Amino acid sequence: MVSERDHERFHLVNRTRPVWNIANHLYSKRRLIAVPLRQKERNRKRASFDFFNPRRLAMAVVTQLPILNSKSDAPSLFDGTTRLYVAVTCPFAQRPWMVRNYKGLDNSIELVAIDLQDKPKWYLEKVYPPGKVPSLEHNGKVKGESLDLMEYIDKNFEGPSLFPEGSGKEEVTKELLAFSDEVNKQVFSAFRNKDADAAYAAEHIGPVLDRLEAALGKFEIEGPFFLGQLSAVDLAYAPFFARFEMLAPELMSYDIFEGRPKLAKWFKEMNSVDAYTDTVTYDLNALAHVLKKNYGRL
Ligand SMILES: N[C@@H](CCC(=O)N[C@@H](CS)C(=O)NCC(=O)O)C(=O)O
Repeated sequence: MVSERDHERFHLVNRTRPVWNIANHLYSKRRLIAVPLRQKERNRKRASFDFFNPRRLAMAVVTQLPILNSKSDAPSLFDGTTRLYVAVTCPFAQRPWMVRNYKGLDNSIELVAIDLQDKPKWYLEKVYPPGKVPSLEHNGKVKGESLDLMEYIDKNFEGPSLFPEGSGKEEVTKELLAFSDEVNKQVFSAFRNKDADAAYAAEHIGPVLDRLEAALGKFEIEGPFFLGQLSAVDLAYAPFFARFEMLAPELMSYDIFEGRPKLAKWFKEMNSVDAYTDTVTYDLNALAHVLKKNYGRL
């Protein structure tokens, strides 16, 4: 866990690879790379950061992305800029965010991070009344739902496609994207169950994980991803597996990868996909704390 002192002194940025050009100031703890703050920024951070609130910790260990809350002004909405509204702790929001990254759309789609615990009023009133993230403001309209947005961004913006065609891949994509909701439902409901142990996990989440293990065999000859090469399917599952991998051993003494070598290999590969790792902008330890609290498991 990051100490109070670290927060005062650094911007902490979760990265999978070292940032060599700041090697003079490199401070590495697990996967955190810290960049020294200038005194002015240090004062501002000290003033705004509540060190002892775990939720704030997860939000603050982040990212150079400003996180907009109820006190923040709205961007100049519907001015022709395309905006993807996300929350840095939200796995659903990571889905279209990764498509944006993969297609090289950093300059075409602006990221706007929202504080879900202290939402700006304008987000609900003017942008997306359901109040959820992700949402996409594009061409004067706002659309939601992470899986729909992955496809929308893929089809309506330039850059390589993540929805491969041919060899029956369209059907497999559809089936596996729809199945992701089922997997998430099973695993998260097991996490909420205080009595869930390894035997419970094997019975209740084992079958959905086994189905994914089998799915990874289908295009194995072409590569380690669900459709052989990297696709929207991998991106749809990866942020959730980061949470499963972290919490299943702790909450249920269950290793989701044991006896599932293809799934283990797949997730290892995912951790070297920049489009994915660049959306992992929080400290996972802090996130685990927040999630356990949400599941009533602290
Ligand atoms: N089905 C939606 C789910 C999105 C969702 O549940 N997002 C959560 C954050 S991870 C949210 O915005 N919750 C509303 C809130 O916290 O107020 C999707 O796939 O986009």
